Amino acid sequence: GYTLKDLELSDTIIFIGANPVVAHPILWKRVRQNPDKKVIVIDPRKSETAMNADYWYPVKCRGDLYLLYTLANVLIEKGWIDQNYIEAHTEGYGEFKEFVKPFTLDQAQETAGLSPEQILELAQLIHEGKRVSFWWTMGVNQGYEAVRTAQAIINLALMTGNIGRPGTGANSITGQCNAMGSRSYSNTAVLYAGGDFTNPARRAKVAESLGVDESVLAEKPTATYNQIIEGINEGRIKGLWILCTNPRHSWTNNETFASAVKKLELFVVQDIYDTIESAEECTVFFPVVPGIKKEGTYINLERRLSAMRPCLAKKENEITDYEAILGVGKALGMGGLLKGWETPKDCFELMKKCSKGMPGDITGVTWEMLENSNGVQWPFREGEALEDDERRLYEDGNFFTPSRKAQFKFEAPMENPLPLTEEYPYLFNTGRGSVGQWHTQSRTSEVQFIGDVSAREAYLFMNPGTAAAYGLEENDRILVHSVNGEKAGFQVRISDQVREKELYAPIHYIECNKLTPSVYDPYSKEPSYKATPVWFEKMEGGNADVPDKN
Ligand SMILES: Nc1nc2c(c(=O)[nH]1)N[C@H]1C(S)=C(S)[C@@H](COP(=O)(O)OP(=O)(O)OC[C@H]3O[C@@H](n4cnc5c(=O)[nH]c(N)nc54)[C@H](O)[C@@H]3O)O[C@H]1N2
Ligand SMILES: Nc1nc2c(c(=O)[nH]1)N[C@H]1C(S)=C(S)[C@@H](COP(=O)(O)OP(=O)(O)OC[C@H]3O[C@@H](n4cnc5c(=O)[nH]c(N)nc54)[C@H](O)[C@@H]3O)O[C@H]1N2
Ligand SMILES: [Mo]
Repeated sequence: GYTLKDLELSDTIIFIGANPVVAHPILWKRVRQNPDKKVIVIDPRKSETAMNADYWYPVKCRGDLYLLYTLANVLIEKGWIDQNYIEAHTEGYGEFKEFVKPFTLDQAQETAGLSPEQILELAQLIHEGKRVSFWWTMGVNQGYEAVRTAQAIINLALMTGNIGRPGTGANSITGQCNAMGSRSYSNTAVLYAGGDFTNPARRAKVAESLGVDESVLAEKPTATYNQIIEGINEGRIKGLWILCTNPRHSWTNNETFASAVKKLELFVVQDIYDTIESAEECTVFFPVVPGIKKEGTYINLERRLSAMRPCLAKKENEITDYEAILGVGKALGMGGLLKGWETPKDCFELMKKCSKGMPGDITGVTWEMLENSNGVQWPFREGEALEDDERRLYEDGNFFTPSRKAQFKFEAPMENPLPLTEEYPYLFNTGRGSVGQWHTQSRTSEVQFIGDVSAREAYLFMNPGTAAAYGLEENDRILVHSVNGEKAGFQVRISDQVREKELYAPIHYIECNKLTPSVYDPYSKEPSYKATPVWFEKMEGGNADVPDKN
């Protein structure tokens, strides 16, 4: 519910599993603009953000939930909570208080990898802060108990009254420029602007907004990403159409994607490059134009709706993503169902209607308002005046629940589905490698100065102690064997950014997700991308040559 300005207003900024120095440099600029703040980083790795922080807590990988429950318990025992806020605006605190009692300081070293002193210090920092903000990204979201961990962060903000005020909040940082837009419009396909598939009132409302019969709306949540890939591998799904994603590279355990697509009868890839790895096995490739030739809207991490305007004209035979999708709909004979969807602007009008009365109500936003503007944050309802360009949610202490009170959500930590073992004693962590490289590099590898400063080959970071134990030197090659049954070669970069027993591989090389497992959070179905048990051996051939620059 934040606005990015909160980074400038917070006196205690806590990043959990987030490395904004590399992944969100523009957001990090807001942190730097804040003259009076403490920056705290919770990350097993000494990330670039940890290097620039006032405090770094090297939590055990996947130990966050224990850490957060222990912190809650300490805050309660010390009386460092906001009883008034809890009583006025939350429910379930009594049960939560009982639940966290076993999470004592003396078990935390074992479960969270931090000493009692470290946890007390962190609790004190939270207590002393007047405007404490919690920010998390993929170090939290990409795990087997990601949802509970995110909720545990929210619990801390609620119990200390650090929510809805300037410079506070439990704030999720999303990655893509339209990550929030795609989540709300919609990853739960057809229930645009949110809602529950089993809620007849909501279904009727969406059907009415779209001018369609309710029977064309899905009746239950549509298949998740992992269910689609599993469905193909089990022969239940015969056709797949992907756009704006390169899963042969980026999807977890990516060999399972490679084997799945071979079983498809129809595999459509729609991208701006036909050279991406995912296009190798496609039956049809739809070439489309990039963002600079398109129009539309997107919603960014602070709920801001912005417009995209073409700055280059399309050539005669070029088409946009929108036209490709609409064209297929027409060819399929969807006829009257496509009425009102002719252009991105028409689509925007429909989405506005769907949003009416929902948390993300945008009925007051017009297409024209988004031109030459800073965009508009939701909610912005019909008839409202845009008085403040930087608004946050929950300032009135009301939440989007039936009682309008926030709920404490918690559950006993799960057993790690893939713990380190004697056979697989190293933990393979993954994430962003450099400011210049974007994911699968389909685009950024085209930019010459990024190419010039980027490694050509897959590499990983290894602690000097581990390297010494294996007799490894900088740029030596190792073969990494994953618990998922696959193996891949990496060059070694020796660095004390990673600890003993841990390795860190940038995601920009296809080898990375060859090794990640098919393990998901039970609620979000997000892959557990950051904690794969592996072992490795030195590769013959020794020191890698400095790669050719063509
Ligand atoms: N240059 C560049 N910027 C990007 C992107 C890019 O590809 N390149 N991608 C964008 C996208 S889509 C996204 S989603 C964001 C991602 O942004 P971030 O999530 O900030 O980036 P990551 O590097 O994936 O992971 C963040 C940190 O999580 C840590 N981590 C791993 N395991 C744990 C754990 O168990 N606990 C904790 N507390 N931390 C852990 C990692 O060590 C890492 O430092 O970046 C966006 N920005
Ligand atoms: N191990 C590990 N794996 C990860 C992660 C991790 O931290 N660790 N992070 C995960 C995260 S958070 C993310 S977001 C994913 C990202 O994974 P992907 O989304 O698969 O990666 P991108 O390289 O961004 O792929 C975007 C594709 O869209 C294409 N494209 C660009 N513009 C357009 C357009 O206008 N139209 C069309 N049709 N195509 C276009 C690009 O050419 C590219 O092929 O990776 C995930 N994978
Ligand atoms: Mo992402």
